[in-house]
Amino acid sequence: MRKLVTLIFSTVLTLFALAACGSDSDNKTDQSSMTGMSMQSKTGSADAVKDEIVISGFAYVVPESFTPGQKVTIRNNDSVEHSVTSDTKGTFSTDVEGGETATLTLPDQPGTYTFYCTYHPNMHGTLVVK
Ligand SMILES: [Cu+2]
Repeated sequence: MRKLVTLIFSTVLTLFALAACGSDSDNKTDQSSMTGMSMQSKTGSADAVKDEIVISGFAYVVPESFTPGQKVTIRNNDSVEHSVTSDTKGTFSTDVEGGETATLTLPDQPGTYTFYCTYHPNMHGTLVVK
């Protein structure tokens, strides 16, 4: 019995050592392929979701058009806070923390609205209400 336990123990140790070794090199390949995958899936999900404004890499991904008064989810995939703020002061402005979502209620008036980020004024986007 004791012999069996020793055998199992040493087998487990060997497997553990192998796994530890293996996962070291695996991790590197995993990470690089994960990065590639997550970048792909970001583009994919931005295309798939029609009523979300996605902020990713300090850029807005905006669906083609919205309906008047629509409540739009703003999804911030960056780690820093952004905002969706109308260029025309007071039309709309919503802040969204890094990694969070926020809801923006769009104007009732159809039109083309340009907006920017109050934290990064070089970020610009356009949304169409019709
Ligand atoms: Cu920003």
